[in-house]
Amino acid sequence: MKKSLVVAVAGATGAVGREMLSVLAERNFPASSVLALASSRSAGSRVPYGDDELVVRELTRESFRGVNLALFSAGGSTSLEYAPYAAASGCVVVDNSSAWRMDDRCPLVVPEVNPHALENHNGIIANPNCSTIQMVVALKPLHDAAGIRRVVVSTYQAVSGTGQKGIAELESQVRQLFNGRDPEIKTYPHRIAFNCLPHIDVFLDNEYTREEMKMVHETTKIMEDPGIRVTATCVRVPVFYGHSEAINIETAKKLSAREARALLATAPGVQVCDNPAQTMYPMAVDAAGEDAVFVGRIREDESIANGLNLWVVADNVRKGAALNAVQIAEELLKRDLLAVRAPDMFVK
Ligand code: 25A
Ligand code: L14
Repeated sequence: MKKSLVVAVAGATGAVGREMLSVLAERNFPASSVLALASSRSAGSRVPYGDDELVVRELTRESFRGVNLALFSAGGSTSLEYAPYAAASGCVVVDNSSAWRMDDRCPLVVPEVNPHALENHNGIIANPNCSTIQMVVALKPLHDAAGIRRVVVSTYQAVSGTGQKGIAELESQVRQLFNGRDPEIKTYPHRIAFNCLPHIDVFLDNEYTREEMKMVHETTKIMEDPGIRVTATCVRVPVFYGHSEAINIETAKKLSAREARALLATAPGVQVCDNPAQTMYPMAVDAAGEDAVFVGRIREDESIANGLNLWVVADNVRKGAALNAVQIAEELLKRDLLAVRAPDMFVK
């Protein structure tokens, strides 16, 4: 097993890229050197890495020579263009965009749920959508125990999902409204300050949004069970960090709320926070900056025979993106899988 690795972060100046650098440093990932890559716009600027700063370099096709591992979070089109060249240089890519997730050649991995899928990787590994990650971490132990047949989920998604520009939009609209000015609308189709938008990513022909359909398709791929039916409504809310989800599940076998609570209490990556009498339940403001997926409001759905309702909250930039990507990298190291078997597979 290689003990010191050359690691690159592509999109290092973004909300997720910065968090990737901070998670790598925090967890003492065994990197002998780290490269911060972004567009030409940011080349020459600096980003923090632990107690150090890295000078940002422009991402090019040649950036990955001698690099062992690359974490990408620079948007789908950047991943489509550059990840194949990274893999061709023998660099294993963990990609946070939607570009490769449903590609049969690419494992789609949440380490608490399907780490074994990494065994068959071909150089590009996909990190799932933030809303999907936190949902499957909570659903996996329940599925193993009782067989989930159907999931109905509604999300309450933070603006940091859209990166720096989403955070800036909420901040500036709140300031403008408090100063009696009309809020300027730049990033979302409508005002987000003091509002909720049932619209994340683009609308598709079936009248769902792409974000909603990611939750449907990615859940099936990660859980490796096409028998789980999923339907989603994804909503943007004026919260900076932390996605919340109301999840209703129907199972093959009956599971009481007490049994579900016990299963979740020992599940990896989960923290149960469920004491309504003490007004304790998961909240975005508490999940921000944390690693766990918080689960609470666990109760039986009294309208059907085998149903449960859950409230699931996690930091979308950490577990939903940067942390999950670094955990995938740690799992690759542990399994001695940091090598590319067919380097030219993705180059057209
Ligand atoms: O395609 P997807 O998968 O849907 O992803 C789309 C976007 O979603 C975010 C991520 O934004 C991504 O760009 N994202 C994806 N998955 C996410 C997840 N799970 C997620 N967000 C949360 N959770 P981001 O803000 O996090 O990161 C953007 C980074 O991408 C870099 N980048 C963009 N194009 C690139 C590129 N890097 C290399 N080559 C390219 N072609 C981008 O770097 C950023 O690091 P940058 O250098 O382009 O921008 C750095 C700063 O420049 C400012 N800026 C932005 N646009 C402009 C600008 N300045 C002047 N003019 C502009 N037009 C910003 O302030 C930015 O911080
Ligand atoms: O597919 O704007 O991972 O909240 C996740 C964040 C798409 C956009 C993805 C957002 C992105 C989404």
